[in-house]
Amino acid sequence: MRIRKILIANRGEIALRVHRACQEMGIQTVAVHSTADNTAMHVRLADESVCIGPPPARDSYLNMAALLSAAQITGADAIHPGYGFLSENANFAEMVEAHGLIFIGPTAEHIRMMGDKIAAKDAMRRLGVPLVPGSPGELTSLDEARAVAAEIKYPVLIKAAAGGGGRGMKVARSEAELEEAWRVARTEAKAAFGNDAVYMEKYLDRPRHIELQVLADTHGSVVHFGERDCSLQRRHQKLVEEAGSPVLSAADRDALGATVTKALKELGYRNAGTLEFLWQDGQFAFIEMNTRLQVEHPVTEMVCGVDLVKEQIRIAAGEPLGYKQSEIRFSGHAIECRITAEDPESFAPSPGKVEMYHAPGGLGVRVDSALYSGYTVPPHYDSLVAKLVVHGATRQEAIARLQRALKEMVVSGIRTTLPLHQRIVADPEFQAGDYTIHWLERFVAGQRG
Ligand code: MV4
Repeated sequence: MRIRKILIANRGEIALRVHRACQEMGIQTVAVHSTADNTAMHVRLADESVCIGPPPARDSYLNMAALLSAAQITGADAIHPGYGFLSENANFAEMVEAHGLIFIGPTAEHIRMMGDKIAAKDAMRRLGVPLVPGSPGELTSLDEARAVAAEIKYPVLIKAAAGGGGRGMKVARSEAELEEAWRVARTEAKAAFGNDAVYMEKYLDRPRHIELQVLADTHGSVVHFGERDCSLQRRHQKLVEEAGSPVLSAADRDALGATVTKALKELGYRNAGTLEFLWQDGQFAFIEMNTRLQVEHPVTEMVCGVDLVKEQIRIAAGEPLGYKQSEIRFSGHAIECRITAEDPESFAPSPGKVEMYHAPGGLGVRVDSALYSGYTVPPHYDSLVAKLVVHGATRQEAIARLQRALKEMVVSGIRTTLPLHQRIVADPEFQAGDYTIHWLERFVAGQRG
C-alpha cells in the first residue's frame, strides 16, 4: 500500500514533526486546524490545510466527522494522530479504517486493551512481564480490597481501570484509610471516566519512572529502542526526560527489552508503543502501556539514530522493519526539556504574543517547536511550546550542552519555563542522576520557599 498523502490530525510541534517526516519521504501533507490556529506554523508548512472548526478542541481537533471529511475531501490515504487528542481513541482508529483510510498506529483492539489498565496488566502478566504486586484483576468489593491489602501489605494504591496519567489514584497507608480510599477512588473514577472499576497495587514509595520504546511491523518483527527515564514530573506533567536512564546498565536494558519484545510479538502488536515501568531497588514493574508516539520520542531518536515517525509510516504502509535488534545501537546520551508557556514559579498559563523567538543551535542540539517571532500562543490548548533536545557522547557532555543551549534560547513576550529548566539542570542532584518521581515536586516547592 503506497501512502501518498497523510492527514495530520494534530497541531503545534507534533504536527510539524510529522510533516517533516512526510516531506523527507515524498509524502504530501494535509494540515487541519481550528479557527484559533489560522496562522499556526503547521498550517503554513503543510501542502494543504482544512479548517475543521472553532477553537475548543472538542469542536475541532477531537471532531471525528470533521477530520474524516477533511481526509476524504483532500484524498488523503492515511491519518497520523500525533499524541493527545484522538491518538488513543479506539473508536477513531476503527472509524478511520471503516472509511478506507490507514490509521498510523496500532489496531483498535490493542488501543482498547491498553486503555483498560486491568486488561493491559492481565495481558502483560500472562506474557511474563513483571508487575507490581496487587489484585489479580478488578476489585469487586471492599472486603476483597481488605483481603488483597492484607496479602501485599500496606501502603497500597487504588487505581482506576480507565485511569492512567495519575487520575483516580488513592493511597491507603493502613487498613484505617482503606475504606475512604476505596470510596473516593471509585467516585472519582466514575466522575472522570464514567467507569468505577478499580484495582489495587502495592504502593512503591520512591520509584523512578522508566519506559521502553518499541516498534512492531505487520510481519511479526518487534524491536526496542531502549529506555527513557521520565521521573522528572510535576503533577503528572513531565518536564525533563533522558535516554538512557542514569541508573540502568546495558545488561538491564537488554534483559527488559528481550522480555518486552517477546511479549508484544505474542500479542501481535503493531506500530509504535511505550511500556511504562516503575523501577525501585533494581526491580522493574510494568504499570501501563501507551499506544501512541510520545512527546519525549526525540531523546530515543537521538541515541538510536532512528526517525520513529518515518518508521511508523513505513509500518502502516505494510513494510517490514529493515533491521534486527542486534543492529540497533545506543550511542551517547540525550536529554529533553519541555518548554511550556507557563509562569516558571506558579505554573499559571501564559498564552499571548511571542515578541521574539530565537532557537539555539550547534552540534547535538535539536529544537522541535512551532513557534516563530510574532506568533500568538492561543489559550485553548496544551501549553507546550518547544522541546529542547540535546545529545552528547556522555551524560556529562549532554548536560553541558543543555546548559549552554538553554542560555542561547530566547522566547520573549510570554512567560515560559526556561528559567526553571536552567535551575533544574544546574542542580547537583540532577547532575548526579540522583532523583525519583518525587524529586521535582520538592525542588519546585523549595524554589518557592
Ligand atoms: C504508582 C506509584 C507507586 N506505586 N503505582 C502515577 C501515574 C500513573 N501512570 C502511575 N502513577 C504511579 N503509580 C504504584 N504501585 C506512583 C505513581 C506516581 C508516578 C508515577 C510515574 C511518574 C510520576 C508519578 C508521580 C506520582 C505518582
